[in-house]
Amino acid sequence: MNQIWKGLIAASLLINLTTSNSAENTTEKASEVKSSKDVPTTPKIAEIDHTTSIKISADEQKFVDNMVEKYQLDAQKMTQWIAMAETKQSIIDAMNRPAEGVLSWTKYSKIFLTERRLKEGLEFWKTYQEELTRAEQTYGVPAEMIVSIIGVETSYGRIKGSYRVLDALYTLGFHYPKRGKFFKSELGHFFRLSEQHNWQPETRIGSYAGAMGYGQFMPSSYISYAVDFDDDGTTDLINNPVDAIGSVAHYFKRHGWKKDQEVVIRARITNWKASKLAGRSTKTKYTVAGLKQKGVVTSANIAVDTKVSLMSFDHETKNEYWMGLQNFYVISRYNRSHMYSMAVHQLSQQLKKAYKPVIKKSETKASAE
Ligand SMILES: [Ca+2]
Repeated sequence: MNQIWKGLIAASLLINLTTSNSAENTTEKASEVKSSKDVPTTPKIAEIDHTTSIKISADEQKFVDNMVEKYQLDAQKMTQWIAMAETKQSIIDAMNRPAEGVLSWTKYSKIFLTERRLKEGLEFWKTYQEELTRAEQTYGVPAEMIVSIIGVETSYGRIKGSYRVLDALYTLGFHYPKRGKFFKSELGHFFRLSEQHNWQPETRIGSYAGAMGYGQFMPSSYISYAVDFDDDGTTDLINNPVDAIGSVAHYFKRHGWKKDQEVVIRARITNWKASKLAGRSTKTKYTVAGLKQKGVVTSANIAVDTKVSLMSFDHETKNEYWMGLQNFYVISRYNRSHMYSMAVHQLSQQLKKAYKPVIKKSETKASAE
């Protein structure tokens, strides 16, 4: 997703995986137990169905009025939805928890690049081979990249989050001042989606930051990039993997993915001063020639005027240096972390290497005729 907070969403899954490698279900149960201790900070009276008696705060009323003006949403419905939202301390705690920042690349990569994730990815690819090929043809984004994103985000739809999206966006919008503006805006988009799709918003489940479905789209991204890829009349990224496949590819294309181009290349530092140029930023602010002048070289066959970033990956005893191209930057539009982007890229390469396309009987027959 194109929000900073997307970084933290993967981080939440990261924590789940770190604390419970083999039993994600246990982790979810544990978080349910934790959530039950959460006490709403405002009395919730949604059970009372005559809406005139619902009281929301002045701040909440201002938000409702704003959404009515901006998107012509139904004020009464929004008031009811807000009254059903609960403030969860566990969501605020998750938001404040440092995650990606404290792990070395060695540790981080081990969480995502696992035998299981590779194996399940190959299965997912086989199952949706036709749709992935169609997405590749439509948007120019390779199948292995789409599979990898869905694998890193939700283990191919197996772990789509355990919080009510309504609680997540409400809590962060109204009780997390440093990001209130952003999450109020996401809550507004979530209400728009709920009206458009006839959702009961209180039943939607997602990450602690309110990201939903196979690809963990934030509501604003859902509105901007979701596509009805199986053409059944609804755009469902929560339960429909085909719509999710098309939408992830569409997201990448709209963020500037360049078909058939390199993603990232290994670099070597020949001058200690040059190591200071390397960091976490994925912005392509250098050229290959410019870096060479400063003592950063690559053995990859690449045009010297190619624009690249220069990143350092911490291997505990040594640093590894890489130049990221435009496509690496595009991956980082899904999640700003350079480690996230590298994990997605490397998983995609493992998938590509191991994948054997399924040849259908009908195709064999057709080609034999
Ligand atoms: Ca659909």
